[in-house]
Amino acid sequence: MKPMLRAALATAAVALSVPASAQFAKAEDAIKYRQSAFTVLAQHFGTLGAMANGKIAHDADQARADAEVVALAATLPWHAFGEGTDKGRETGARPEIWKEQDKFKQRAEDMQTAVLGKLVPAAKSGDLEQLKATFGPAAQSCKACHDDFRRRR
Ligand code: ASC
Repeated sequence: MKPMLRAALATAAVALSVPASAQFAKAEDAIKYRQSAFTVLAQHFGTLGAMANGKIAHDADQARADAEVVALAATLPWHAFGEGTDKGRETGARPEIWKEQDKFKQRAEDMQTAVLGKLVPAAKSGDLEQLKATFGPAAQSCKACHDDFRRRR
């Protein structure tokens, strides 16, 4: 392999393995970013849920595609909860996020364990029974965080 190509591939591999981290010019940008990430996550998570719950037909290719998006989106919101992004306009985020950081981080990790560790591989397997078995715990991990940290609207 040509050295230049090898270097380019190595850079690409690093870029994919390091968690995304955007620099936000202002708090509103971070808030919009994390809300958008959750919107994308919920949309594709919802499709997997509809398949798991028999509301729509199971389609293995669609489930795989949704799982790819879920796998990325589930990693995105967290770095957009930085200092100062609790202020300003009303958002869905409760102030407890910044007061109970360890607990919030734990909830985020629990979600990623259930989603990245279990649901995503199950959805990619093409086996509906695996999808059914892992969707409930994943949804529960969403709810656990919402109960403590999302503003009721
Ligand atoms: C979804 C969605 C959520 C979670 C939550 C699970 O599909 O949009 O926020 O699941 O309802 O309890």
